[in-house]
Parts: sequence; C-alpha cells; structure tokens
Amino acid sequence: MIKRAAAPPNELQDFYNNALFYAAQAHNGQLYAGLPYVIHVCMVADEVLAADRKRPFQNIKDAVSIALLHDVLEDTPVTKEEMLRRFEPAVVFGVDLLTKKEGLPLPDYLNGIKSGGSDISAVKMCDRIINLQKPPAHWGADKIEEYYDESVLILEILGESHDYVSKRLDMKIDLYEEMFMKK
Ligand SMILES: [Mn+2]
Repeated sequence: MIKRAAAPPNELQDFYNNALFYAAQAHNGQLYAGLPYVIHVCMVADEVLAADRKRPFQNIKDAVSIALLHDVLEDTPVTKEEMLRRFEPAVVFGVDLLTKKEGLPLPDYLNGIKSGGSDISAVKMCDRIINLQKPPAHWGADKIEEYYDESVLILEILGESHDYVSKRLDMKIDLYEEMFMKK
C-alpha cells in the first residue's frame, strides 16, 4: 500500500513531489550505482526540467511525473491499475510505453514510444543521457558496444522529438565512445 503525499498536486513542484514520493516507495530497497534507486529517476527528471527551459515540453507536469515514474512498472511489483488510482491516464500511458515488454524488439519498443508523442520520446532520451555513465566493471567490450549501438538507435528514432535533448544525447554518445570504446 503506497501512502499519499500530504496535498493534491497543483504546481509543478507538487507534481514532482507527488511522483517522487510514489517512486521512492515503489523502488524502496533498490539500488542505482550503490545508492537509493530514486537518485536515478531524479536525475532523469532534472534533465527534463533543464531541457524544458531550452525548449518547452508540451506538458511539463506530465513529463516530469513520467520521468520520475518511468521505471516503476518495469522494475517494481506496482501495476498499471494501481498507478491509475493516483495518476492521470496520460502519465500512466507514458510510463507504460517506456516499460520494456518481454520479447519486444528494440526498434518496435522505440517506435511505440515515438507514437506516444514528443514529450515521452524526450523523456526516453533523457533516461539514456543519464545512463551513459561509466559502464559497470563486469561489462565486456561486446556489451559496451551493444549499449552504444542501442543509444545510437534511440537517437535515430526519437531524436526529432526535442532538438536540445537530442544534441545532448548525441554529445553523451560521443563521449561514451571516446572514453570507454576507443583504445
Ligand atoms: Mn531509467
């Protein structure tokens, strides 16, 4: 049972805190680079907020909520039905599109996201911007290259949704190649 934030959301900060509160409880106990998992979703949400100042999203309240909740369906036992009791259908729809489905090829997954519109597409790129960090020590060269190729495909399919975010992803991909692939 997930507890409620104190007040119904109204301003952007309220939407942020409401979604963060929910995500923090759903991901409780999970780790990201050895730290509480919500660090990751906050970084993605901050990436979205910074991008919105460069070029406004269509609905920044929904986009920030989707960013904060984007891994809830993929990585926790929380269901879509449970989320619909707390969030707008558009938010749950976005989170669902960002959730990888068993056996769905990557291009189909990305085209599904693209069909959800430019905000959801930009959130996916922000997620990848944040994840293009130093690869885990146990990753071999093949896995690193695969992650690079995946990132290029994300940029290819979703890049036109937000020019500032796509430039940033492009730069992060180059940096990843430079730092972790070239010998
Ligand atoms: Mn993520």
